Formats: sequence, C-alpha cells, structure tokens
Amino acid sequence: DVYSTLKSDLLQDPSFEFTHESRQWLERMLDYNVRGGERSLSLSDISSKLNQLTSNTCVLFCSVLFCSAGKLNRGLSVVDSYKLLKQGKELTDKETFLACALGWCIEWLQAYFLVLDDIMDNSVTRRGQPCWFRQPKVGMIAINDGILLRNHIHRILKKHFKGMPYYVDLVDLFNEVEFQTACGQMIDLITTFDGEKDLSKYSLQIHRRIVQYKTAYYSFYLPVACALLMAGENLESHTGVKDVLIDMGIYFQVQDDYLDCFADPETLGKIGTDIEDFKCSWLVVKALERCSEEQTKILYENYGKSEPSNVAKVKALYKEIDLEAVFMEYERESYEKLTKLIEAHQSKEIQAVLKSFLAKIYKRQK
Ligand code: DMA
Ligand code: MG
Ligand code: MG
Ligand code: MG
Repeated sequence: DVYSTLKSDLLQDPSFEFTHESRQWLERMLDYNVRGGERSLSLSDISSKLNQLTSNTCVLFCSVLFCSAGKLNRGLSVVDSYKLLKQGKELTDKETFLACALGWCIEWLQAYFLVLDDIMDNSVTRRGQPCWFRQPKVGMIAINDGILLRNHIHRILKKHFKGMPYYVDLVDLFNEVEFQTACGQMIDLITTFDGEKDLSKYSLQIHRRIVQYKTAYYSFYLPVACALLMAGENLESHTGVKDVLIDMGIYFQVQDDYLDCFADPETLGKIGTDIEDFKCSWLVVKALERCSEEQTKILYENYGKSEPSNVAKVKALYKEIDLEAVFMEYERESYEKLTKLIEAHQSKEIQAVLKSFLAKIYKRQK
C-alpha cells in the first residue's frame, strides 16, 4: 500500500508536466526495478492463469511469480528495527507509514545502484528477469532511469518528512551513505579494470575495503540508522552499532560472492558474472591463498575471460580446492563472531535489532 502511495505521488509530481507517455514509462520503470518482476502480470492475468492449473503446478507458478520479486530485506528492516526500538509498543498508522516510506527509500536507493551496476557488470538477469538495460526499448536510457530513481528518494523525503525534527539528519544520512556506496563501486571497478589483469594484487584486505563501502553501509547501517533517527536517537551515540552492522554487511557480501558462483541462478534470480568480469571476489582471493603453483597457473590463464570454457575451468578449480567447505567454515565463524559482538551490547532493544538482522541472512540461499 505504501509503495502504491509513493508511486502515485511520484507520477503526479507537480514539478514536472507529465504526459501520458512519460507517466507510463515511469510507472513501468518503477514496477520493474523497485518491485522486481512480480508486478509484470496484472491480478486478473494471475487469477485466470491459476484457474487453469492443477494444485501442484499452481504452487510452482506462484513460486516462480514471487521468485522474481525483490526480497525487500533492507526496506523491511527499517520497520522491524523501529518496532524493536519502540519495545513492542503498537505503532500508530502514521508511524507505520513513515517507517515503511523510509524502507521504500532504501529500496529505491538499491534499485538505483542495481540498474547502473548491471550495466557496468554486463549482467544478464536480476530478480529472475532480464536486467532493465537489456529490455528492448530501454538500453542506455537505463542510465537516466537510474538518476531518476536516485532523485525520487529526495522527492519522497521532502514530501513526507520535511516537517520532522530529524529531516536534515535523514537527508544527510542518505547523502553520506550514497557517497560511500558510489566510492565502493568505484574501487570495485578500478580494481578490476586498471590496465591489465593482474591477480597478484588481489587480497583479503582489498576485498574487505571494497565490500565495506559498496555493500555494508547502504544494506546494513542505513536501515538501522533510519529507524534510530525516527525514534529520536542521535546517530553519533551509536557508533558501536554501526561497527557490528558493517561487519555483518561484509559477511553478507561474501555470501553474495559465494552465491555468484555456486548458487542455482533460478533461485538466486541472477546469473553470476564475477569470474568473467575479473572481480576481486572473496572466492578468488581464497583460491589464491590455497592453490598450488600449478593450480595458480590455471587460475591466471582462465580468470576474467568470458568464454564458457574458461569459466568452467575456474569453477572446476574452485571445486577441486573445495572452496564450498572453506565458505561453510567462514559462515560458521562469522556467525559466532557476530553473535558475540551483538551480545556485548548494553541495550537489549539494540541486541534484538541486530539479532533479527543476522537471523535474516544466516545461511541465505538467495
Ligand atoms: C553490488 O555488488 C553493489 C552495489 C552497490 C549494487 P555486486 O555487483 O556484487 O552485486 P550483484 O551481485 O547483485 O550484481
Ligand atoms: Mg553486479
Ligand atoms: Mg558490481
Ligand atoms: Mg555479486
């Protein structure tokens, strides 16, 4: 419901004279990129399809339908965190609306980064559908759509939060986190593309720096920071919370790197491109640590090439050195370490916020 309200505000933004065509473009762009694919069928299409199916195929059809939607983890975390900070007190309708609107702002931010990230990473699918720029009538218009998605965040904040005492802090927070994410994307890209391909420069330290900036701030710190601001808290007095969330974000991106290679693209909703793109992925860093001289040679010869035969050789090598087991061990250790960090926190409410976050991502498959 909140999404529909925000979308309809944006489609009637008085600062632009919309035509039927421009409004239609924007609506399709938002449904495709902010919601994910599940809205590409209307409700009547869905119900007529369901009527034609047996119960088994019906379940299958529904799972395909919702598989393409975004998980909304980041957005929902604002609402969950705010509820926990309110210690289970019933939220007013207004509070619920505002927490949801902030959650959607993060989903908008994510959509903005993903539309552009998929162009730069030359990706094929996202959330179970073709990347937006791969749509026949879209192409490089996707760049401007990304810029629009970015602007929408501040349209939403202005419309719904302008009178709030925390408005300035909110705007500053979104700007700060966007800047950090863009810097993370910068180092992700220049590490990959500076002149010739040189695996020897990849290390866990470089990987950590990239993922801290490109993923952790916007995916983990931002939702909780939004909830804290709404609850009237001062962000400067919660640096301890920030540190745990950044560590959690790093763990989350290691999972992303792992899934890029080892997950079923159907479940994941995207086809991995890290090997082809010569990315400084956690997997290649770990492989470099563990390879014999001969295996290292194979890695150097095949990493960063788009031919399927080269990619297959890298994947076979990852299996040979059992990177899956290395990852499982990393996952177990991270969970333990994060749980300890969380339990060291004085406030039970904050502990609950952090624990619910960790539970959402531990052993995730998508
Ligand atoms: C993406 O990193 C980071 C941002 C800020 C979008 P990535 O390219 O590994 O993400 P994905 O695997 O989803 O393309
Ligand atoms: Mg990408
Ligand atoms: Mg990327
Ligand atoms: Mg990835």
